[in-house]
Amino acid sequence: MRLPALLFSLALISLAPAAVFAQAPAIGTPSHSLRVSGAVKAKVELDLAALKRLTPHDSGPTTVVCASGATMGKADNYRGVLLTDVLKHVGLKLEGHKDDRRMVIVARATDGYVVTFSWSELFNTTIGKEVLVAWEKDGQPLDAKEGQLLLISGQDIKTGPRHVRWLDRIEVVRIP
Ligand SMILES: Nc1nc2c(c(=O)[nH]1)N[C@H]1C(S)=C(S)[C@@H](COP(=O)(O)O)O[C@H]1N2
Ligand SMILES: [Mo]
Repeated sequence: MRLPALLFSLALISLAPAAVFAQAPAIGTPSHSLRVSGAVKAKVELDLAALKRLTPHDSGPTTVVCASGATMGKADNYRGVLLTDVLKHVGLKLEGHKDDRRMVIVARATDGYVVTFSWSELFNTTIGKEVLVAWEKDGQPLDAKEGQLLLISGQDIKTGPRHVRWLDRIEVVRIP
């Protein structure tokens, strides 16, 4: 191998690990249902029809603001159901009357994105009044990029982080 070719090969080899670790943003597969599991009375999978049987809520104009402070797009109205209504519908498995406040509610998306809420935050602060599992934005079904099903927490200072595209799972974790 001639020297320039050798140097070129070495350069490529040294760049390879960077290419492996520079993760391309994960793309989720569209979510068509919400599986609820963990400390619940019974595991359930709620499809869109089942979610739509719960009381619908509109977010009102809500802007997605990234943790960096950047505003993503315009203010949109999301339609869905309250996460608290989903949890009431499924029923939490409580072992004692002080058990509810031990619970952490984990929301997961098909691309591996995860966010958390506490039971207290959802049921004992006003934040819970604006946490929606949504299937519609400005009267239109969510597209595949938005996940078809998403979660949004309208009262967050930065709404981006807990705006969960491709939402497909809620897990109730009882902290021992
Ligand atoms: N499933 C999933 N949801 C996600 C993310 C992600 O990587 N995966 N990124 C979050 C971040 S960092 C921001 S700022 C917003 C951006 O939302 P938008 O791209 O739909 O405007 O989505 C959030 N929701
Ligand atoms: Mo973000």
